[in-house]
Amino acid sequence: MGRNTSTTSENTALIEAVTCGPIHSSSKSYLEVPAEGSTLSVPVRRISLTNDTTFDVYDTSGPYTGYADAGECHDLASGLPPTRDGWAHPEAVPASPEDPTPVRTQLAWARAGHITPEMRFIAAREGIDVEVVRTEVAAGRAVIPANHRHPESEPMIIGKRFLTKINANIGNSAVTSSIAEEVEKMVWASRWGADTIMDLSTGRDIHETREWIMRNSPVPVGTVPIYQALEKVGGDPTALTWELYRDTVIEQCEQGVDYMTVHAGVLLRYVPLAAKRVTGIVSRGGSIMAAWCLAHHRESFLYTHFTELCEILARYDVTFSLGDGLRPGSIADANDEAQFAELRTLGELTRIAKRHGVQVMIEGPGHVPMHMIVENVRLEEEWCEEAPFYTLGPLATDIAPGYDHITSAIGAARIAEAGTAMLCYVTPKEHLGLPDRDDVKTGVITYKIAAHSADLAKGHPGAQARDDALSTARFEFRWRDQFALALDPDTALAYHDATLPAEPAKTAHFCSMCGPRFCSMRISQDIRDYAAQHGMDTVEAIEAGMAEKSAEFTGQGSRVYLPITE
Ligand code: IRN
Ligand code: FE2
Repeated sequence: MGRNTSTTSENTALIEAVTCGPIHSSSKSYLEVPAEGSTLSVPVRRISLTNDTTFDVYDTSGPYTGYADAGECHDLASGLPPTRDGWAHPEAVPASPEDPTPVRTQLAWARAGHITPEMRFIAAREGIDVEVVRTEVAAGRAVIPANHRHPESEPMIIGKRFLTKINANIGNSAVTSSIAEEVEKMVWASRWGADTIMDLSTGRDIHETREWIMRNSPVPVGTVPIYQALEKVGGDPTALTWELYRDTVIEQCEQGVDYMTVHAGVLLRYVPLAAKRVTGIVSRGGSIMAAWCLAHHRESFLYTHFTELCEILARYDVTFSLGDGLRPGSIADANDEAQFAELRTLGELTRIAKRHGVQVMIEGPGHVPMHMIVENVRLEEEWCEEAPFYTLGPLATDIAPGYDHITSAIGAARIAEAGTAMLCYVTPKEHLGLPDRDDVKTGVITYKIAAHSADLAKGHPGAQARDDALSTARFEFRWRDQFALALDPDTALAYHDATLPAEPAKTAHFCSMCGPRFCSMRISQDIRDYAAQHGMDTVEAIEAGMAEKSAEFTGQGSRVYLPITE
C-alpha cells in the first residue's frame, strides 16, 4: 500500500472484489487539455450509438471503467498514480487581503488572479470558461476540494453555476462491513456517478480503511473527523478534548482527505432550543458536540479553536464543510429556531475561514416539506456569503421508511433548483440500516435524477442534450441507444428484456407496455409518414389521417381491441 499501510493477505480478496470494466456501450476517453508545462487528461465517458455517432458524458468513475473487463484492475495495494503531483502549481500567495500568511489554496490563488491546473481541468470537464471557474472560486461561491496530499484525485467543482453534484456516503460501523466492501463501495459509487464520497467509518480499522480508499479514489473524499476522535476515547463524548480532535484532523489531512464536516455551529446556548423538538438532535456529530457542551458547560472546542483549525486546513487546502448539527430530523422541526440559529453561526465561521484562505461549503437539512425548502437556500445565501450549499435531501415527508431515497430526492430536486450545489444522497436503507452495494447504486442513480432535473430547470448549458439524444432514440425505436444513454443502462435493458428478450425486439417499433397496436409513438410516426407521402404538413395530415382512421374504426365495427393478425 502507498503510505502508512502494509500489504495484508486481505489485499488479494480486495482486488478481486472491485468492479472494473466499461459501462454498457461506453468507452473511457480523455480530452487532452494544454496547461503550463503539461497536458491534462480530462475524462469523459464516450457512449457509442447505433447511428454511428457518439455521445460524451461527464465521467466520475476514474480508471475503473477504462479496463477491458472485470478481472483486470491496477494493483490496489499500489494505488492510483499521483497525477496532480506533476502539475505546475502557482507559488504561495497571501491567505486574504486581511491575512498576509502565505498559503497554497485554490481560494487564495483564485483571488490573486491565478488559474490553477485544477481550474483548467474543471473548465474542460464542465464545458465552462476557465475565467468563470476562477471568479466563482475567488468569490467563495464555489469550492474545489483537492487536498495537496490526494494527488490521485480528478479535480471537480461544487458551486451553483456548475453541474449539480452528488455525494455518496460509505463507511463501516461497529457492527458490519470490511475494508474490501468499503473500497468496492467507493469504486461502485463513482462508477454510477458519485462526484464525491464521504467515508463515515466508525468501526474497526478506521485509519487503514481510509488509506485504502484515499489511495484508490478518483473522486474527492470527505470525512467527519469527530467520529474517529470519538472512537479514540472509547465512545464517550465527554472525554473528547481539543488536542485529541486536532491531532485527528491532522492525521486525516496528512492522509489526503479533501473536505471535512465540522459541526462548529452547535453552540452551548443553542442546545436547549432543540429540547422541545419532535426529533431533537438527529445529527451524529451534532449530538456528540451537544453532549460535550452540556457535560462541561463550556462552549464547543470546535468553535473556540476555529482559527487554529483554519490554519491547519489551509496548509493542505482541505475544504470546510460546516456541519448542520442542528438540522431538523422531521417535518415538524423544519426551519425552526435551533436550525436557523446554527446557520447564522455558520455564516460567521464562513467569514473567518475565508480570511484564512480556506474554502468553505455549508451543510443543510434534513427533513423539510416542499413549501419550506426555498427559504433554506435564501437564508443560507444571505448569511453565508453564498458559500456552496450542500444538503442531505431534504426528505419532503416522513411517512415512507424504505423509500427515503425517493422522499428525499423530491426535496433534493427542489433545493437544487433553488441553488444548492451538492446533494448528499440518501439510500433506501435510511433510518433502517447500513446500505449495501445495491442500496449505494440506487441512492446514486436516484440522486443523479434529482441533480440532473435541477440542471435542466436551471438551464445549465448543455444539460438538455442527453435528454434530447435519449428522446430521439426512443422515438426512433433505437432501443439499444435508449439503454446506452440511460443513467442505468443495465436496469433499463433488464426491464425491457424481462418481457421481450428476443433479439428482434431490440429494433421492433413497439415494446411490451402497449404492444404493437397501441404504441403512441408508432402512431405518430405513421402520421409523419402519411404527411410525407401525401405532401401535407403534419396538422393537415393528422386531420386527414384521423378521418381515415375513423372510417377504418367504424368499418370494423367500432371495436377497440382487435385480435393480433400481424
Ligand atoms: C450533508 C448535509 N447535511 C449533512 N450532511 C452529511 O451528513 C454530511 O456531509 C455527512 O456525510 C453526514 C454527517 O452526518 P451527521 O454527523 O451530521 O449526522
Ligand atoms: Fe432523517
